[in-house]
Amino acid sequence: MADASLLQELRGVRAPTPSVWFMRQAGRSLPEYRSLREGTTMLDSCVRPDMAAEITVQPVRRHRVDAGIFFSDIVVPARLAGLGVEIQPGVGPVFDHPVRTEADIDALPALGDRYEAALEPIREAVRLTVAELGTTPLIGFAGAPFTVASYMVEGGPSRDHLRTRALMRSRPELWARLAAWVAELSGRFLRAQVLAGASAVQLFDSWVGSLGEDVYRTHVQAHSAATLAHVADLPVPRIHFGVGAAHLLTPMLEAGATAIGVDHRLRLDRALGVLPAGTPVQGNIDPAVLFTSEEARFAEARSVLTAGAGASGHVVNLGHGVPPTTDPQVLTDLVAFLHAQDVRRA
Ligand code: 1CP
Repeated sequence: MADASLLQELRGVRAPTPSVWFMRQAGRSLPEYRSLREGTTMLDSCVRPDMAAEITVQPVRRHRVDAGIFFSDIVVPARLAGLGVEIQPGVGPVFDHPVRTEADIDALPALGDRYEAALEPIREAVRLTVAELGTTPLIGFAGAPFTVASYMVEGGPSRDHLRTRALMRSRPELWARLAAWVAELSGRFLRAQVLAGASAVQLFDSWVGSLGEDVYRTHVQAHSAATLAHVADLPVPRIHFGVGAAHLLTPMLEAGATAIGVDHRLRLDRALGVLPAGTPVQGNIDPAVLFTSEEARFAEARSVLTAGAGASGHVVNLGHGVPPTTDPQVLTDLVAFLHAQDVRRA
């Protein structure tokens, strides 16, 4: 397993054939997912080990991607810790009680033995998944403190995370308590996945691009670092990804990541130009090409390989998640195309 090319790329060892997985490869674009999920809510499916394992394996079986991404959600840990949160279809995570005041933060549940026990369905799902995947590695994941806290503070999805960004400026001590709580929540969730068999982790700070670098360094970076520190003693690569975060790549790496996920807005060679030499990168095919012609898709894939050719390691991915309306065959064909390329000629 440690020999898997994808893990080697994440450690900075190049293979001739590109390795690829897709963010949000499990889920709504797959008919087998939709039929399995029928009658079960999103969050219930995440705590049913057999279901979570099967959904994780579906895209690996179908597309022949080089890794599974554990089927769960960034708010699953909050649910397991006892918070009222649902994933509303077509909307996303919605919390019963937004967390905005000192009293709200005082009322957050402790993250001790009870939380560790509640993580058992996650461990069981990871064990089942890893057994099913065989030599294909499983990537575990968690949400970073800023992105998860933004759902808790706003109460649900929001465009610019204004309340969250205002909280960190107006009540920095309250923000720090909330972010530290999420770091513990997500950190333990990550560690549980790795101890149960995940071979790499990705920390999703999807919405971090709404922060300037100074705010990131002052109010967020230490909490993301605390999250990643939960797995830093374990021998797994740590990928850190944000959307629209071109200005934050270095501080995100400095938070304790070993590889950086880049979205489709920034060319990989430009990312490599700002990151310290030797940093492995992941990305960054524009998801929009999934809705164009095969010719355009393959041209984009080639250009991403070329832009990543100078990296110490490169794992191909999309610049953000698979849109739910994607034709699955398009992804299968893209994987086959990538596997037929020789990066030494890219
Ligand atoms: O293949 C996979 O990646 C599936 C596992 C997975 C992951 C890694 C899911 C299942 N969610 C996530 C992470 C996640 N969840 C992120 C980070 C990745 C990203 O940026 O895309 C974020 C921001 C969320 C929050 C979330 N959960 C949203 C976004 C809402 C918003 O603010 O715009 C949504 C729509 C969900 C629901 C969800 N999570 C996962 C699935 C399959 C779904 C859809 C559920 C359904 O309606 O059936």
